[in-house]
Amino acid sequence: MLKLCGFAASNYHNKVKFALLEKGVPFEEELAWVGATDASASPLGKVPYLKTPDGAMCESAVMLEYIEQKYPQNPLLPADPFAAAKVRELALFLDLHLELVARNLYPEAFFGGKVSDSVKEKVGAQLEKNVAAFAKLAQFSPFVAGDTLTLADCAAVTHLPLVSGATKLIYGKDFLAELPAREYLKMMGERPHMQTINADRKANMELMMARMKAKS
Ligand SMILES: N[C@@H](CCC(=O)N[C@@H](CS)C(=O)NCC(=O)O)C(=O)O
Repeated sequence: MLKLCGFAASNYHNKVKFALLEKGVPFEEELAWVGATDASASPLGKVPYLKTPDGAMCESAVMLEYIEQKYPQNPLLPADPFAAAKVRELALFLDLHLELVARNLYPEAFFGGKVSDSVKEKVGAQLEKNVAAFAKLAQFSPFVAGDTLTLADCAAVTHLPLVSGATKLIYGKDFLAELPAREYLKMMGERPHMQTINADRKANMELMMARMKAKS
């Protein structure tokens, strides 16, 4: 049985969890907080990591590819190589050019920390450019890569709320406001598996905040 290790408040954890749930792949979750991860499975100490009967792996994008190849049911990638590449392009874009950039804002946006003005300025300019580029690739018709649920949705549904939330809190402006992101997230939020993920996320977030408070 696959074991998804991490915590349910993590967007990367949920990206993989959503794929497993939508594909109907049986798995267990193992709670692993940052700072208490298995170094042999995740050398950078990041979550999630996935334990499989053949060994463990880190990096959520790699997990999605592994899961797709190992469990072809309810595919999240088109069979056509070019169409599949376009899905991967969007998923990678979401990870690298939106989430990873917006992540610089999280300490202040979500965790009561401080981000310097120079970082805010640099991240703001980068995000503006990257969101405009993402808008050219994303379809939202109704799924992010077209008319079918794909791997790109696993990234979009978990990352976009953070990009929206962080930019709203830091710049007073939702950088995704000109995209149909709200409607998309509302539609995705109606999926039963997304409701499970959101309920688990909220419960785990409370636990995480309580842990942070106890530590400080
Ligand atoms: N590229 C990684 C990113 C994972 C990631 O950044 N996870 C966060 C939690 S949402 C984490 O573990 N942060 C702790 C750290 O970077 O030390 C992936 O796709 O799995």
